[in-house]
Amino acid sequence: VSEGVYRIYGSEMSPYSVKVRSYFRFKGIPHRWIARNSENEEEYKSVARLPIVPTVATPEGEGLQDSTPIIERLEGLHPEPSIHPEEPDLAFLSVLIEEFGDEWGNKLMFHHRWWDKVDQEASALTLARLSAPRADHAAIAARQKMIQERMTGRGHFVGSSEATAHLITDYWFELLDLLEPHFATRKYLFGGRPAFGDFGLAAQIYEASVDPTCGAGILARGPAVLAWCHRMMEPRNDGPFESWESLAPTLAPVLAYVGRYFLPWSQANSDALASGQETFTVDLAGRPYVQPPQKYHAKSLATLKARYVAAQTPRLDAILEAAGAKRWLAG
Ligand SMILES: N[C@@H](CCC(=O)N[C@@H](CS)C(=O)NCC(=O)O)C(=O)O
Repeated sequence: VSEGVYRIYGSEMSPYSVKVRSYFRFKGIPHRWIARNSENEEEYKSVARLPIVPTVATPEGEGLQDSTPIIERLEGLHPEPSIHPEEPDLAFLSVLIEEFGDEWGNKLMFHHRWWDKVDQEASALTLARLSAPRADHAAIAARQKMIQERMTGRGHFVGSSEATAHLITDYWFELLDLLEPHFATRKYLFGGRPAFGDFGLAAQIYEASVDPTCGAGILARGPAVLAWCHRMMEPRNDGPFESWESLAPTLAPVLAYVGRYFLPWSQANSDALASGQETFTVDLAGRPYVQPPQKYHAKSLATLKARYVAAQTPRLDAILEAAGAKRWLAG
């Protein structure tokens, strides 16, 4: 089955899958996208260590999982055009936004996808059809019901609950409102071509945009953000990265959002895990936010802090300080 190219086992409904696919497309790395479904169970299982998508099989047949290390590994093999801005300070900010997209962006998307009935039903139906492309109407309906039940029970993994629903919706609109002016004058987060941060964040926002509720909201409120996240499905090298000076007017407010919500939430999550709490409450911009801790995330926060230490410069510190982000990374 190898055909000498990478195979990406993924799903159109999986943000991490479309993130990795965008990267392959941007780099022009020969690959085959294999919509993961009941018909490719065996070949998928032969390379997937964990039952997740995306799973990438190398031309040699090695299985790779976890979108961030997959992209990092391929970037080592296909360094040009780099997804890391030449200015090291910007390269760190891009890494920060990649992590923010994967974790916080996913919370915004996943909550809305499985909260309102209209979103649950639409998403479950799409997933049912994707997973069983040849099934008849009755089988799809049964699958849809099963998926809807399973997925609506998983919202708590990302902190989705009655107590947080209105907060998460506010966080979503606030982010759109900050990103919209940034993309009014540029194609990608850092300028003329996609950076690491674009891949992480755009994938989550793209997935939100295909769901009824978030799709309607983004169309009305963030047309430039909508264009960007769709552009990111086929990203191109349309020019150089910009300088911090030209990015700052609209990027600094986005970083301040990261410092206001994502980083204090990350620290509280990681503290709660370390002390074995079943739920934690954290003050985010003056409002209490409560959820059970997320396991995976504590490890990636530690990685981010280590990267910050390695990247530290006076200018980066000034940027992060102004964003309210430094204390969380240095702590
Ligand atoms: N950290 C992983 C996350 C991958 C992930 O969570 N994939 C989800 C879909 S987006 C999955 O396969 N979940 C298992 C399931 O739905 O059964 C990555 O970045 O690739």
